[in-house]
Amino acid sequence: MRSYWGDLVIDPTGKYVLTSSYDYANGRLIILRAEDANKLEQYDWIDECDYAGDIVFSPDGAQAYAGFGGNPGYKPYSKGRIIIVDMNTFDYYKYGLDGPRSLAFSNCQKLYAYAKINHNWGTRIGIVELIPNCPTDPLGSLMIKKFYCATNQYYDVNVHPLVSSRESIFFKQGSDCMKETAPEYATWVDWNKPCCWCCRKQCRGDINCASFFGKPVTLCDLDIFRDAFNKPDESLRQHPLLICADLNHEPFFGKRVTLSDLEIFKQYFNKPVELVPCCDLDEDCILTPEDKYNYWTD
Ligand SMILES: [Ca+2]
Ligand SMILES: [Ca+2]
Ligand SMILES: [Ca+2]
Repeated sequence: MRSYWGDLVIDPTGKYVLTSSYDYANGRLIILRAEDANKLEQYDWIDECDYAGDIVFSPDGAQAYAGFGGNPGYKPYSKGRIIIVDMNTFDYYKYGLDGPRSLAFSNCQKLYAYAKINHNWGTRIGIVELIPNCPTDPLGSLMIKKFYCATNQYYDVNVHPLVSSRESIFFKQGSDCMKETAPEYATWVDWNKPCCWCCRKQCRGDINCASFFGKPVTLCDLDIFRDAFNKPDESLRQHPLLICADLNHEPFFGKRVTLSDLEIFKQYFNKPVELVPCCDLDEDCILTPEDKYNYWTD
C-alpha cells in the first residue's frame, strides 16, 4: 500500500479484491484473495504516475482495468497508464494514456476513460472510447476509437463518418440498438443482445466492429470467423464474440455461421472502407425510421 488511495473493488466472481494506491511518482496495484485477504499479486513501480484512479472489469469479468494518471509535461510523473490484468492468469499489460482518472465500461464492451490527448490543435481533455486492437487478444494494446472533447466538439479518430456528441454515450446506455420490429429481434435477445449485430458493417463481415488501416474486414475478423464457422450453438455460446460472425443473422440447418455467411465474408475481405457498404437499407450509413437499428454501436 502506498500513501494515497486510488480505488478498492471486488471482482464479479467475489473471489478477488483489487486495490490501487500511489505515492510520489509511482503507483501500485494489489490483488488479494477476498476470502482471507492473502496477497496474490502485486504490480509495483507503475512508474511516473501522478495518481491512481478507478478499477473496472470487462462485462464478462475476464479482465480488470486500473487507471493510473499522469500529467503530461510534468516530470517525473508525466506518464499515465491503464493496467490491464487477465483475471485468470494475472498476466498484465500496460497501455499508455494520459490522465485515466475515471474509467467506465458500457454494455457494448467499450471502455470509456477520462483522458488528455494531443490533437493537432494542442492538448485536449475529454472522454476517450477505447477498444482492444483485436478482441481475440484482450490483453493486447488498446486503440482509441473516438474522442469526446470536453467542449462538446467531437473527433472521430476512425474512418467512420459518424455525427455524434457526448450525448450518444448516455443514449447508448439506456436503449436497445436493435428495434423490436427487426425480423431478427427475438434471436438477438436470445443471444444476449450482441452489440456487434448493430455495428454498421457487421453484416458485411466486420465482426470485431473495427477497421484496420482503413479496411473493415481483416485478418482479425477472419480469426473469429474461423472459430465460429459451422459450429453448433453450444460452442458459439462459449465466447460472446462468436455470434458476431453470423453475418446474415440467419441459421441454416441448426448452425448460425455457414456457407452463406462465408460468401459475404469473402466478398468484403480486405476491401477498402468505401467498397464495404453499411448495413442500413439504402447503405448510406445514416439511419432513418425504416431501418431496423436505433443506433450504430461502433
Ligand atoms: Ca473488422
Ligand atoms: Ca448465418
Ligand atoms: Ca440510410
